[in-house]
Amino acid sequence: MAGVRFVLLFISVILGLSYEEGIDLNGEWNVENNKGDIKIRGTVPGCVHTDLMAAGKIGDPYYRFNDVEYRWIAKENWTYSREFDVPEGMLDFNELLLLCEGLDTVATIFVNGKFVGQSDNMFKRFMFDLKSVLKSGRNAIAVNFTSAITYAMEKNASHTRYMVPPDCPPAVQKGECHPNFIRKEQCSFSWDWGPAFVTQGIWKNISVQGYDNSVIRDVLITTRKGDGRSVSWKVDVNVFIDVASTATNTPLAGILNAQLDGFQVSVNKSVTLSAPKESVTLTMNISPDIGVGKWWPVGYGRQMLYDLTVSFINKELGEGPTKTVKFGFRTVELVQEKIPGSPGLSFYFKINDLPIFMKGSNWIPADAFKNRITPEYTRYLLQSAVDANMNTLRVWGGGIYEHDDVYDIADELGIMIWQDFMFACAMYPVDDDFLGNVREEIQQQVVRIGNHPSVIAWSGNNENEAALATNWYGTDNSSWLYYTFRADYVKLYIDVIKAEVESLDQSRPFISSSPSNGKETVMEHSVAQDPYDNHYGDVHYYNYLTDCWDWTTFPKTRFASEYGFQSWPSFHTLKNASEEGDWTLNSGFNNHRQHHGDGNAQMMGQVMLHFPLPTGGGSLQQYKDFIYLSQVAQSMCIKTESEFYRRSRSEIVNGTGHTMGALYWQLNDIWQGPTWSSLEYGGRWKMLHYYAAKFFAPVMTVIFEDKEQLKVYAVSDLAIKQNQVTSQLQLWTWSSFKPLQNWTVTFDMEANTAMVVFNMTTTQLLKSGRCPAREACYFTSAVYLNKTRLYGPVNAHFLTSFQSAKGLTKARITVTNVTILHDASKAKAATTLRLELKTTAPAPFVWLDAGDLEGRFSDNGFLMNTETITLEFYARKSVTVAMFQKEVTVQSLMDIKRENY
Ligand code: BMA
Repeated sequence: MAGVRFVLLFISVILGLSYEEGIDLNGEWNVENNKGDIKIRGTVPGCVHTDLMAAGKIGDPYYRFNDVEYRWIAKENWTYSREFDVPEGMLDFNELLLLCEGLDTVATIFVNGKFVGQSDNMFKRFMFDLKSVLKSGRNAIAVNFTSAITYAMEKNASHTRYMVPPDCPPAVQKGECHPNFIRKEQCSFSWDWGPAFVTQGIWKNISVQGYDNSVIRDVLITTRKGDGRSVSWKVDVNVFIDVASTATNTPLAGILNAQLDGFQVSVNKSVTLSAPKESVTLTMNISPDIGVGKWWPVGYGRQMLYDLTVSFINKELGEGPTKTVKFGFRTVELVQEKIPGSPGLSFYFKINDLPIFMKGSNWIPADAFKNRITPEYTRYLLQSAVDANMNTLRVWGGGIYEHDDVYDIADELGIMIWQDFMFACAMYPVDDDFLGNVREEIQQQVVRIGNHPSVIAWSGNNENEAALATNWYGTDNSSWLYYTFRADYVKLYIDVIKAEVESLDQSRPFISSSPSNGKETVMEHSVAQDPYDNHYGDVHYYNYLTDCWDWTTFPKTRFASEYGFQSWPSFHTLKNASEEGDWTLNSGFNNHRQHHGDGNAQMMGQVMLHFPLPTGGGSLQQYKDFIYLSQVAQSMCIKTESEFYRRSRSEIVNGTGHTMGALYWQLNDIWQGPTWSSLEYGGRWKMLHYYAAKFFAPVMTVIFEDKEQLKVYAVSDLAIKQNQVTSQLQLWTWSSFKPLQNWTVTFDMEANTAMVVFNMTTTQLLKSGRCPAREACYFTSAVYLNKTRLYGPVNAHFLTSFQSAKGLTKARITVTNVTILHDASKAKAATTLRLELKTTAPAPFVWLDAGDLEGRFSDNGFLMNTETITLEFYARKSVTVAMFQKEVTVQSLMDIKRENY
């Protein structure tokens, strides 16, 4: 039959017999709704929304108000069905299974009209017995989905003893209710940055599997240090074997072997398999002379990865099933110990015994429709994180346990992953069914994800400890209620999730929530009084109302795992989801896309604090100007806050400090709308992403004012000390390309340290440089090696808001001398262009825009205080010089259109 691939998974070399075969059921399926008025062809893996779109039944779900228009799709029940051929010989297998890697979410499955099983969890792999229902020749399968919205509603309604909040998301999110009652991507019911597309469909691979005797279903490899003399590493290989029912009478005896591929290292164990699910642990000792290399986070060494093959050699039949898994050698330690001069405990990670400041952001699902996320797009997003000098991403708990690609690429690029379990911003029911369901989900995901050296921590949930401790949902309305929710919390995250994780994996820390107080939370029986305590654990901090240029408002936390400000994505991204009438600040579309209460006003508020508002040039120009300003404001806010965290790594001030993590909210987007992201839906870099590359640079300087003092900190994340580093502080006016004065200092930069290198009063500095007025000047700083080689980005400190800056004039900035660089490998670009920029006056926030060309510049959004600079453009698809010149535009802050200009 067309579309059915017969896959021979393995043939025993010795016996010439196949003992495991499969039929791939991915591909074309029939899709229909329960009303029976829609019948289309669909694609598996996929979902009903993209199938309806491909069949021309609906338009682009991301267009304008379609998220609300198409709400009916998720409220109907859809059936996926198809036929497939089964070769005669296949029926001889002892075991025949339907292997569903992921069903989204509530489904009942029939094969040849007979019930074979049910699913109620999109995060679980399901295997259903087909032995008695398959026949040779043509077979039929139907997967009947029930609306996840209806299911969640019914589950909530039947939970009568007490309500499990929140009921429904805030109206501004235009969402659906009770995602906490279903094990499905929580943000698919809407979030404060995303739409409600409560998908249905077969979202991962589906196949029929036949086998005799046994299959190695999974292998989980974790590494730990050996004694350091004869054993450098111990590799624990947990092998999970599915055993055919025939083995209950005749157990399978044989040898389980683990082999480190490419090395003469292996371990054997005699086993006798008889239970349907067997798990065996093999421990392999690696001696130092084998010479395996470590896996390091990016910036600290190579990302060495190894393959390990597990085989079962059946005593009677000879060779049996095998499975090969990739893994790496590295240790993780979450250090929580007393810090002199500070109450509380430290909270930082050591990888291979090296303390590492974790820099990065939070990852959310890259699309509401997972089948649209290509491996290339995933790689592009993760590469963009690395290109912005990030070494860590937190896979946030309101999305999905990510696709294998994400972890594979993170392993390769050296990105550390803080992995949440998928529970976010809610209380959860804890009846036996729910807990049983979760237990299996956790087991499967720990085994699937746990092989990746990039994953350095497990975390129970997003913000649920904080929600309970600080009464977000009225859980505190009576003491009975509070103690009930508290007991429920402990049951879910400690008794079930933590216990399951630790029974499988002792190689990484388990943190019960984020934010949380780490060991202190444990002391306080899992719910700390103040999970935001700066003396313990990690902190989430959001404050849109105070001036974000004022660093004194930020918490001097041990670890900032979330902080952020919103901005609008570029006009190019927005225009794909809107039409001309939408392109004004107060359009229905602009309000509709804002899912965070008061979000647009908050963005406007931060812009107004420091920048002139656009008032001229017509409504479209104003719209574009405001998009630009929202990105400028966001960049400045997150720059100031991130720099504060980085310079706090080595000090304790008033009992707080020793900050060792800065993960801003949020890396990527799920659709085109105003959000906290630095990468737009589709992958364009917002100004913030260019700023991140600088404020996360391994070596950098920070200038700030502490009352009367102006201080410069040098920050180094390098593992080695650097002698004789020169730091330069320069004072400039807005009206000249020449600095008023330079100050230099030479010092030895300690490894992994932030240290003060300048500390003088601002007034003295301004006076000594003859700065005409504070409003007319600004400072820059940088560090140099051997006095000449720039050793990190140039940083700037503005002394005034831009409405009151004196001497700034409108610069004419032009792009010239565009040439193609033939080293196309640069930044993984299809084409790399070099260009020169010329300006007639100093210009803040210079923004280059390559129009409809996809790609990024080597820098953008910068302060230009030299007459020319050279930049590069990395195009994602091949471009010519002419194409680039046609599209490219450049603007700076002074190009904002004002009526009085
Ligand atoms: C935190 C996150 C998300 C949310 C973000 C912005 O609470 O965990 O839930 O999207 O803030 O509000």
